[in-house]
Amino acid sequence: MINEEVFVAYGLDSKKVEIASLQNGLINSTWKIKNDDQYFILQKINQAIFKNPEAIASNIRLIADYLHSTDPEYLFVAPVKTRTGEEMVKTTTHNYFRLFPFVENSHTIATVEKPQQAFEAANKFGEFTKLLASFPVDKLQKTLPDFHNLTLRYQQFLDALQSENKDRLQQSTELIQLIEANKNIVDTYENILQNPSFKLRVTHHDTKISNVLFDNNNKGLCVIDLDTVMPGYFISDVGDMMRTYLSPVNEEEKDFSKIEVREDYFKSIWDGYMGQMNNELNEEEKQHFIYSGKFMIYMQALRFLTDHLNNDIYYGAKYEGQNFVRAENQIVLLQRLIEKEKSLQKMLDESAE
Ligand code: GN1
Ligand code: MG
Repeated sequence: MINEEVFVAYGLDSKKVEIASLQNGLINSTWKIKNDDQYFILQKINQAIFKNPEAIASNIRLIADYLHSTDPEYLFVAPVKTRTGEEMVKTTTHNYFRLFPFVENSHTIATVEKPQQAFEAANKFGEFTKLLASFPVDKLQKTLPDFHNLTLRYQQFLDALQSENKDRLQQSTELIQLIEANKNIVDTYENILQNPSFKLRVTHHDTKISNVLFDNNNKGLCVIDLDTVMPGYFISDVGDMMRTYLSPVNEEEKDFSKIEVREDYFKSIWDGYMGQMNNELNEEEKQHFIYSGKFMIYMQALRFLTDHLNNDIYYGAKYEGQNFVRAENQIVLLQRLIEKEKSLQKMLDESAE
């Protein structure tokens, strides 16, 4: 999987290094590399999805330079340069690889098991956007155009209803109805686009817990995986935290009775994020805090079902119907959140008093 020329480009000896594959997400391939006593993270960019890897490199460079001058203390994990000073290696087979230093005494976690972890992560993602509040956001390239464009995701779902796979369509009837019944989530998104109170900010767009580095005392150190950093709305980052931290089980869980919205974790996301962003977000944005979760969970349900109807061309599937299960799971999570919407809002209103 890793071409020899990648090691050569970084001055590493492929015969000496130890390589361990890391499972980190559905899109890119990641490895931990040991060279003498030094550890690195190597990543291959999935170009079926990221069509313009240079855009990723450009964004990371701009942000690194900016933070280096405004907040030199901030831990920013920039890619290791190749021997010729490049931020990525393009192989003769047209694959792009990047190497990152492994941050000493840091670790990632796979599942949120304590509210404090949700707090730390939300605080780190909030800090990232806050530190870049004066960064000229329009200088960032869109590494994945329309990534969180819910109108487009809904349209792609409607297009998938024309799928040739009649069996899958037939079997999805109930789920399709549930999705259509929650179309108001798309309408709210479209109102947000028209609302001048909503500001485009430097947004991470992939705020799952494994994208935060923790130190040995379980304090958040920094955020990583900046491939989807682009201009965006805060609802993307807060919403994906809700999608991935609120429930004790993730999108792969088949026993939907285990899906739950944990109120104390919700409060921790609010406290952690607002601890950084309270003076950045305006009242109108804050009023859409809970909506964020609905927005991201609904979008993920749409994306999984769309992919199922399109024969798993985007996410792939390890077993028949995996994306269908994921979509159902996300719809159940959406229902659990909607059930609690009023009590969660009350909690926020009371904490603001
Ligand atoms: C993908 O690869 P990973 O897990 O970081 C996807 C996200 C989805 C997520 C669902 C570029 O992220 O948008 O929320 O799967 N990333 C891309 O697990 O499509
Ligand atoms: Mg990612």
